[in-house]
This record gives sequence, C-alpha cells and structure tokens, in this order.
Amino acid sequence: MPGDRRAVSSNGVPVPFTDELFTPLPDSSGLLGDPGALRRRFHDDGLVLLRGFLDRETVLALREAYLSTFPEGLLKPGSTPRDGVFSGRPPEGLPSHGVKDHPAYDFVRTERFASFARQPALTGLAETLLGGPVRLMPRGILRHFYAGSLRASRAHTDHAYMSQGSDRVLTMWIPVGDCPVETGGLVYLEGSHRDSPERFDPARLASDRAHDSRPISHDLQLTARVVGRRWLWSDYEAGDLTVHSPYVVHASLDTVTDVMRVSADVRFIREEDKMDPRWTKEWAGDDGA
Ligand SMILES: O=C(O)CCC(=O)C(=O)O
Repeated sequence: MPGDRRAVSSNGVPVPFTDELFTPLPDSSGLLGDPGALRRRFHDDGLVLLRGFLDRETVLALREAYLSTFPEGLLKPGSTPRDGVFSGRPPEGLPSHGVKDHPAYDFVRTERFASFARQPALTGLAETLLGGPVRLMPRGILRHFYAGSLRASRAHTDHAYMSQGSDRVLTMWIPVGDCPVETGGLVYLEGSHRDSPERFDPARLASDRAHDSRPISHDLQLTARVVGRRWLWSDYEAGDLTVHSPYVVHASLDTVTDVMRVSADVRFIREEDKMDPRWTKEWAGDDGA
C-alpha cells in the first residue's frame, strides 16, 4: 500500500488520518440480493458502497479509451494509458480540465461514454434505490486529477448544485481505475444527510471560496469538527462504485500517487420529475453549474 496515512490532504490542506476524523466506509454489496434492504440502507446512510458491481475490465477499458485521447507527454514514458501513470507534467497548451478542446470535454460527448453511463446494471440500480422508473441526467462528468495539482473537490452536497429541480435524484461515483486513498478518492461525512445546511456555516466562513455559497469548505478537518462527524473513506478498486443522495456531504482527497485518478459521476432522476435545467445539457468544465 503506497503512502503514509498519518495525514492525507484535500486542496493542499492536511487532514490528520485519525480515528476521530476518519472511519472506513461500510460495504453494502451483501444487500444486492435484497432490494428492500439495499434501499433502506441507502435512505438510512445517505449512500451505499458496492464493491465489484461493475465489470472491472469494462471500467479499465474506459480508462484506457479516455487516457488514449491525450496528446503525448501526459503519460510516463513506458507506461500505458490503462496504467495511467502521470509523467509529472501536463502536455503543453492543454486547456483547463473539461473545457472545450480538453479531452474530457470530447470524451463525455462520445458514444463510448454514453453507453457506459446507460448500461442496464446502472439503470436497474437507480430504479431500485429511487423506487421507480428513472432517467439518466445528461450532465455526466469525467474527472481527472494528478499529483502536484493540490486540487480536489471541496466539501459539498450535490443539492447545493441542483436545487432547481426534484430531489429524487442520486449520484453514482465511479472510480475509473483503482483508487486507494492516496490516489484521491471520495470521502463522505458520516450521517451528514440529516444535517441542516446551516450547521456548516462556521466552516463556510473559513472557506477559500466564501463568495460562492455552494461549496462548504476546502478544509475537511474543520468541516468534520463543526458537526462532530467522521469522514468515511475507502480504497476503491475498478468495478466498485458508490451511490449517494443529494444531501450527503462529500469531498475528495488530493491525488499524491503517480497513478492518476479518473472517475465518472453518473446521475439519475425519477422519470416523471423535473430536472434542474443546469443538468439537462452535457457537461463542460467551465459551464458554471
Ligand atoms: O470526484 C470528485 O472529486 C467529486 C465527485 C462528486 O462530488 C460527486 O460525484 O458528487
């Protein structure tokens, strides 16, 4: 296992990796044969982790397909797109992540990505958890982080970004490749789907984006302490996924391995419900949503 888990960081801010602040994310895969129990777990915890839910080979092939679209220079010489080992320097002239002419912008518009998101196993899971027919939300996101950027997702709820539509939505977070803690996986604030947004106000005041009311904070230690909760962590493997409610607070850790983090967020809404208009179009890194 790479790395030193006395501390991890998010957006460059260290977070002590202590029992007070972190606890393992429980695996709910054992409930897959019992849809009612899985749905209850999802409602009780605000999320579920399903290990090996997707075919590992399909996930790794998606990683390979995405990383193959980069110009020379991203990958460490001698490594393959499937390995996804960072050279240490992004290719010259690469636009910001996900904006027009960046490979992620094009990739989410490919049939390859669309068919991955539309695979029946994901739709079936969404129907089980939302309790009826669902629609895929068009704004599917492909995320990509590498060591040295000290960039990660700030603590937030999805609801803060999709408050103009029904809350009968869910997010599937899919690591596209193995993603141990050091590669910068998602962490969830245990039980936070039951907290009112105001409880996090002290963390918002200290946020590095205090002008934007949507993220809570870049400081995960402070965010946990203001509500006295712990971050749920996991060493994810290709094929695993999490599903979370729009109300659970989550964030990601910095990528500190040479292996890059690639992941996809795929979202579903109950078929008959109103979708937030910002989620009806394909994603772009600078779409502001
Ligand atoms: O992958 C990330 O860093 C953030 C993902 C996220 O916020 C989500 O899936 O809702």
